[in-house]
Amino acid sequence: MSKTKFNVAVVGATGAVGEQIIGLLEKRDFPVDKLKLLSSARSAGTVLNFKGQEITVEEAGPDSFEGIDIALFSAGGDVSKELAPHAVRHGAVCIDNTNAFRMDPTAPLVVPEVNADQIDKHQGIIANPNCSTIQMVAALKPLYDSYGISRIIVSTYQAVSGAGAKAINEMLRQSKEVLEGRDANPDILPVGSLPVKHQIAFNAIPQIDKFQDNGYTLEEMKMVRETKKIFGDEDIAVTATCVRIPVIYGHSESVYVELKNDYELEEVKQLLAESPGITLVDDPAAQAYPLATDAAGKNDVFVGRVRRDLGNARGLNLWIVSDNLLKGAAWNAVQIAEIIAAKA
Ligand code: NAP
Ligand code: 3JN
Repeated sequence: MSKTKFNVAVVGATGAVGEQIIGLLEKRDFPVDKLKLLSSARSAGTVLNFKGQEITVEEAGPDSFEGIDIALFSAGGDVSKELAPHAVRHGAVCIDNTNAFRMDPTAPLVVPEVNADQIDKHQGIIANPNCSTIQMVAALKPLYDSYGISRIIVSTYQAVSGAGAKAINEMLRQSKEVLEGRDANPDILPVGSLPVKHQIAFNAIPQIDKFQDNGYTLEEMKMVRETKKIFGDEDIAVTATCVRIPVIYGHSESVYVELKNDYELEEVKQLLAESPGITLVDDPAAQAYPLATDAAGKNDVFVGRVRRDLGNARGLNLWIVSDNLLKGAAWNAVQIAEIIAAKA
């Protein structure tokens, strides 16, 4: 039976990612029949607008998903673990923005530009990768296909919005405190397992998420594991250093890749320029390269500073920037929903 309109639920509708999902469903004219907006009890009763219609946010629970075709989750991993199975039980396909199911072998981990073919293999849950992984693998896909990739060394420069609205407010408050000659009072960042906090204003914090026993942070390990799963290639060597910087929207990444085969620099640039979802901004003569301020609010992944490693002819450096709440979360999820809808 083919469907033309879908009942859609957004879990975490009042959050930073949820807000972007609702905006994209409207902007992309997604074929929504009924839209159900869900949050915790804290925001239940809030009225949100969708296509000129007022929708009252409801508290999410196991029975929220009756009649729902597609459920988009961005309310944290614990909520996904508890409620996504109930959504599946009611017949919904879940697209989950959290870490809860990313490494679950039954859940495809999808970036449409890389592995859209995995979507059909879902058993009710499709996982959206971490924002830092999404923009990197989207940019590297054309190089992976043309030359093969043996090694990736990535350093990220991540926006505070990745840690939620409270982190944005903290950065703005601290900036004011420092500019006024007062002490910055750290309260939120880094998000980790200890109550130790550091100044983010005018600073760079080399910790995103909790430390693991191996000395890497969880964000860094997400990049390692998710990259291998998305490419379906356990042999790619990936090492990451994830850093929080005082930018509001847009993650930037310095990425070094070792290709398996020889390449021509101009061919690499052409491949990137021709790839869907990628915008090449690479003109040193004009001092043109991707900037977080330009990427903010846009769906694409921006790539520039493309240059050969002077010590390794198969080594390549790139600068990759994207809006962490759009391609890094909401847009990737809505893209997956669009593919599901087109096939239904
Ligand atoms: P946020 O702004 O803090 O929003 C959290 C949302 O979850 C709010 O709508 C909140 O509702 C809802 N929520 C919290 N507890 C809930 C519960 N028990 N039941 C139902 N809803 C609940 O956070 P965010 O920045 O949007 O991020 C949300 C999640 O998305 C993150 O925890 C993360 O897992 C994921 N995320 C993924 C990426 C990525 O890299 N793909 C990027 C950012 C975030 P209330 O208004 O009622 O509190
Ligand atoms: O910090 C960032 O820039 C990205 C943060 C993502 C995030 C934040 C809280 C919980 C995640 C994620 O998507 O991996 C999670 C989580 O789901 O574990």
